[in-house]
Amino acid sequence: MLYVRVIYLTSPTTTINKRTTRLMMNSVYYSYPTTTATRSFRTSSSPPAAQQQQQQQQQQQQRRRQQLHKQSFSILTKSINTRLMIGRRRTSDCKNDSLSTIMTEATQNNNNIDGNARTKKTIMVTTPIYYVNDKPHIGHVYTSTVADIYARYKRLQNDDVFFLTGTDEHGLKVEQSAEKRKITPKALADENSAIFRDVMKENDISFDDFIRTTDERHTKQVQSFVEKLLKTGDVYLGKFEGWYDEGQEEYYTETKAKENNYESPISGKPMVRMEEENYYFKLSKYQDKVKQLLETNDSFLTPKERKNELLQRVNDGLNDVPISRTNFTWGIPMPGDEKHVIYVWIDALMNYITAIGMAEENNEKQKYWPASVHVMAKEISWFHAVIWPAVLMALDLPIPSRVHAHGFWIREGRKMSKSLGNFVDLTVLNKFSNHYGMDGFRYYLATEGPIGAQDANFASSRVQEVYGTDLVNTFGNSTSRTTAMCEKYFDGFIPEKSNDATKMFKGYNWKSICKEEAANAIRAYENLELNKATQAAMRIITKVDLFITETEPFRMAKDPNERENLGCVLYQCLEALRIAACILEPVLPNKVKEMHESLPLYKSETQPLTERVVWGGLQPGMKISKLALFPRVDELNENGENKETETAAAAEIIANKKSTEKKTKTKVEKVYSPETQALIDVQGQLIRSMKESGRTNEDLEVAEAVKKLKELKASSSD
Ligand code: ME8
Repeated sequence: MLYVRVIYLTSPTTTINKRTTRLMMNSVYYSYPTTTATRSFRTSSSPPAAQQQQQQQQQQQQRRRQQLHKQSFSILTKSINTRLMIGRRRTSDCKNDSLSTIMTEATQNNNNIDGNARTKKTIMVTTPIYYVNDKPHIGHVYTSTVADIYARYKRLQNDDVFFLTGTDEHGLKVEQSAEKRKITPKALADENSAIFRDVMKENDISFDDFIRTTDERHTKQVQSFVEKLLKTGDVYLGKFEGWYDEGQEEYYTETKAKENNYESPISGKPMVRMEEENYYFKLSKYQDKVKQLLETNDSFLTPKERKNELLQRVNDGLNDVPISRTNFTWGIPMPGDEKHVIYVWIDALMNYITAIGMAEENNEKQKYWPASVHVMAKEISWFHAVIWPAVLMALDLPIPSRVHAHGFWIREGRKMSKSLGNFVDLTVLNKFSNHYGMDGFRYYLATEGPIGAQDANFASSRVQEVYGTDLVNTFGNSTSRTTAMCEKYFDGFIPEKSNDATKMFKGYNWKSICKEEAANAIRAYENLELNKATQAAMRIITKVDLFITETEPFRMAKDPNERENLGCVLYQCLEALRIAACILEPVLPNKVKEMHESLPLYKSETQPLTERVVWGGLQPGMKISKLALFPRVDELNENGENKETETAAAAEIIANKKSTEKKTKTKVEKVYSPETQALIDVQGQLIRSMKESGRTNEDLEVAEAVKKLKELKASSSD
């Protein structure tokens, strides 16, 4: 039996409700045997001749379909011959599949029933929208890099990807910062939003849209969503008294406030007791549904360790939350009551649906909802995995497939924070990416970053170690060695008959090794386990090195009888490296592109990753050239400065100091009259004690004393 996903392409509907129904329908799978589907196209009122002709055409079509099925089925293993599944697979579905099923289904998903490119799967990936009152730092770049790697991976799988990022621009803090600088909040937001956008571009973040909460498309839709919630009664006007964290612009319940000693868990500043008339969102109404979502859908919130924290809070009871403010004006006005502005969190969360025009008519981007994954750090998982699903339920919209809340980058065991001033800021980040190359630094972020439940320590020594070990000594060295041998022994051409599948050396079954590692990598990318994906590629490359050591191609090259074997050994090395490079492309997009120019990695830009990683892509006769991918570089210090330069500078300072000391000593050794020497000693003593008590040369008294000393010495030497 064949299963087909039916997508209803109806004309756009005018109300959110109707659109919602359509969206819900899109995410449902309908299955029926294809023969029934074909039959259902018949029209009973056709005249007999036309009917006959139509029948013939249909039979022809069906035969053609069957023929094409056979062709497309030939690429599949026997295990899936019985079913053809086209449609959305949830990440979690991949977890327990056998390796071959993952590979074959992923391959198959790229072909539709007629053997043509299938209707592309829609994938929506998002980052948080970043506050414009902060400067970008490693945390922002990291989350965006994680989302970027996933988006690139999905694009490589030929999916229709929409990758969204942007800036969060309303709220009290922006209003206050702007006031301090005597500019309008909008001017401040424009300035800082542009900085974030540039940083994302400079860091190769391949976003498709950059939303700003001050965009008209956003503000208008937020108002219409809130209006809908007012109509349904999910938002109502009420009075509230509670503990308010001014920095985070967030209310805490008595229990939660007490737990935190009535201090902000983020800034440590005291919470303020506040009473407000506000509009409330009926979060309490969704308590059971949210609880059920967290309890039963294991793939909704990852890493799984986050689940218990949130569930506990949900079980404590969900209070209705205020969603408007009156203590500032820099925000989206509450529809129908303009002395209130919409709370920044509601405003911000809605970016995910306003960017794709969910409250607009005829916006074809609506097809991307529900989002496949919202990526962020753990501190905002509450908003994304509890409040956001409840708001969507109230709006009758599907909830996102996944919320991934990674850990924090920390420094020397402490969270990076503005108050501690220990952020790896933009200047330092740029120094690292200039030094190690954009891809080199991305590789570090992807492999050592806090992708899971744990925090990760940023350490320049690890950047050097990871870059040196994986990229220079493993990937770089292996590709340069192998391509150099191909140039040396075969003038850069893949030797004839070298792809002979029957040839195996020293027990290395490369086809099977690569198939298994490629499946591991694909499964890891699906699960956002970026380090596991790169490890799969690194295992292939390390095996290539071992293989070279064991088969000794340089020895074979000396024996004319071994020429054919030498060709096969080199082919196997190059092919394995080709597959490893394809796996690494989402993490190392620039280097892999560069590599493709010297060693053909894939047939075409549109060839999906699952096909690229199938053994046998390189063909005898192809021309390749020698590659040098990753230059060796020196280690940087924690501030991104060159250690060598730092050492040289330090050496220079020490040398200068020594020579000054020497000169001073020579002068002091001059013989003064006993009276002058006594005065000199007294003045010297005075300067030393002043300096010891923390006074500097700039201090008037010290300067005065130094002057006196100089005069004494000068008069005495006369
Ligand atoms: O929270 N380690 O914006 P934000 C890793 N505007 N990632 C970090 C990090 C760290 N030490 N510090 C920050 C906001 N991040 C809201 C979001 S979304 C509807 C509204 C990253 O500028 C991480 O992704 O404070 C975190 O969730 C985000 O920056 C917070 O960015």
